[in-house]
Amino acid sequence: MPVLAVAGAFLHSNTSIGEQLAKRLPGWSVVKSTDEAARAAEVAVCWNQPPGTWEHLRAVRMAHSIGAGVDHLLGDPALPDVPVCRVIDDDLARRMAEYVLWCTLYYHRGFDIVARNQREKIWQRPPNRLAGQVSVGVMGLGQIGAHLATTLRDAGYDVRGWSRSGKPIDGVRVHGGDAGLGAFLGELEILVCMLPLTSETTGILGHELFARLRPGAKLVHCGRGPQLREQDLVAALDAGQLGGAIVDVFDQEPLPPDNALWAHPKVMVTPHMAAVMPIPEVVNQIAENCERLLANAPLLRVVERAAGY
Ligand code: NDP
Ligand code: OXD
Repeated sequence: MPVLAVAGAFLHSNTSIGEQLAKRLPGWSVVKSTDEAARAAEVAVCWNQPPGTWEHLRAVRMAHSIGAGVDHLLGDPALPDVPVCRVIDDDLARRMAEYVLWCTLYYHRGFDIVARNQREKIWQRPPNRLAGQVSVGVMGLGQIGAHLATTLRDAGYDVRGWSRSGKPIDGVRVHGGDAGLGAFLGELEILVCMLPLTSETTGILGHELFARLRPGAKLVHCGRGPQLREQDLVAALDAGQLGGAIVDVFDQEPLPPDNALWAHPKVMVTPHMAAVMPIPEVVNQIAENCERLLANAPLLRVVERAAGY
């Protein structure tokens, strides 16, 4: 019987993905990655797998993320040379677009200002502009980011985008690579980060980047925690270089109670909730790839390891 090992702490903490995979794959033995039986595992299903995982799982032929991100796998120097797959679907991108649209409207229509004013009982209308007068930039135009850009465009916003290749998107002003970053950032009112975590994007949201934005610009961060230098964010907010931030992902999750972002008046903390894929869909996508592996059929949603995402 083929063996599947489940490794790490899970995104969807209340649900045992192992139990659901076992139901969906009755011909497989589903074990924990630390079990003795995991030594024979052909598949590792991972989220922040603990150190030592790969020394134990020497028979693995496929590593599968339970999320869209694969940084926990590709950033692991002990990861063996096997295909790495992720889960992704159109609904995940739609969920993310709902979150980002809400954040954009929140800043565009000045809900941040009236929420602060309410505490002081101040009756004052914030500026009332049409979406077309508000420039929003999306960093990362992949499966999710491209959908964000077109959703914002269809809602009437003046949308800019930035990616490695600068691949065009209809109705969006797209810039590419390091050379395009300055032109992308310079005119933005709201910056949305939807980048994967790689060696190039680690720490990208820091002092140097904030200084290239228009004073008072807002940040919406839904990529990965280590892309944001939290101290630089606090400094930029306190100096007025940034006008506000909504942050969904953090270096340490759950965000520790003593983290300064919890109490900062210009920060909204959300608990890595921007887009969550339903467990049955995650299980289906993983199971489908397990079946393909056994049948020697091409795997789906394989990431390009050389690109780092
Ligand atoms: P994709 O891999 O489909 O796309 C990545 C995009 O980022 C591409 O457009 C790519 O450029 C661009 N990119 C990568 N590296 C660079 C770089 N150095 N400079 C400029 N652009 C770069 O990713 P997804 O859209 O599926 O997801 C993005 C990330 O979102 C995930 O990796 C995950 O970390 C995060 N995520 C967060 C969630 C949340 O709830 N907060 C939920 C799901 C995902 P190019 O087009 O040229 O290849
Ligand atoms: C993911 C995430 O990568 O939720 O799917 O961040």
